[in-house]
Amino acid sequence: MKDIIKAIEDASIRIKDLIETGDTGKSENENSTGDTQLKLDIASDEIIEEIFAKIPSIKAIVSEEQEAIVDLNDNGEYLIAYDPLDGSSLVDVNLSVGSIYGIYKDEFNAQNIIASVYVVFGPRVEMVVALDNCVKMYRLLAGEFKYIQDIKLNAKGKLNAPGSTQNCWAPYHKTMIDDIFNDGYRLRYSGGMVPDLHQILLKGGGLFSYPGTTDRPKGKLRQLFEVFPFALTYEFANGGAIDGLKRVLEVETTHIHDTTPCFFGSNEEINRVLEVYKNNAR
Ligand code: AHM
Ligand code: MG
Repeated sequence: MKDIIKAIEDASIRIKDLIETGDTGKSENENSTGDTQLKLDIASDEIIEEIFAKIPSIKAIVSEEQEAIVDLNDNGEYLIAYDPLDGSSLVDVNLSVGSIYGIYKDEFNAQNIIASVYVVFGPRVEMVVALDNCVKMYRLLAGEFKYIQDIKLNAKGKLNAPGSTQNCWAPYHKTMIDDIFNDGYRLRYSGGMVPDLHQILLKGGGLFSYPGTTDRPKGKLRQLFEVFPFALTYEFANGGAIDGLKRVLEVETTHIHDTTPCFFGSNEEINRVLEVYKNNAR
């Protein structure tokens, strides 16, 4: 596992440079979800693949930017699903973006995720590793990632990050979000799940939601590359991650690019969502 974390550190140093100097324009390609890929998406994906290809403990990898699983080493122990540059369309407006890595064993599914790593590229570069029930944050300082702190959520927070297209929300979802604001929560939503979820983790708690909507009944965020890695992080940080009715780490994956509705937060907010969804969702 150490070699994988080191590989992610090395890739992140190169991706930081790419974000600072690379072309933010569109490529001519689409990814499997039908999004037009930016040149930055493709270049960061290539950096990660090139670095992972040299690590013998990695059996296979799959990227949000690629159609299929890439086999690396038959005798490798780990499978890695990654989103090389989540929120890449925010680079041209100079907002924070991130990379997300889910580390799995045996098969790419929720039951088999054993560790996750995300890296936030903002005014500072920070890496958060969820492993062995702990969540540890590191910061890039003078070319090296240094340990800064462990992260634990409070039972209840103050931030609300409501994602997706509001005029496609179910009425009960809208009422729930309104009620949360009426209880004094403050809006924090940048459109990049990495900085948005990082903020909730570091400020002690709150709720991030990306529900199923009339335009996207299964939500937008991808299970293997985005939702499961953050679910592990939130659970290890004493919070929760649900699809509305159950833990997202109990959601079944039938295809590597499957999406799922998702809610991440501290326990009080997660219980609040469960209560609303249990009484309303079908
Ligand atoms: P991407 O993988 O194409 O960058 O999309 C994922 C991003 C997340 O970072 C963010 O939470 C979400 O899309 C925002 O979507 P929306 O604008 O629909 O709220
Ligand atoms: Mg993404």
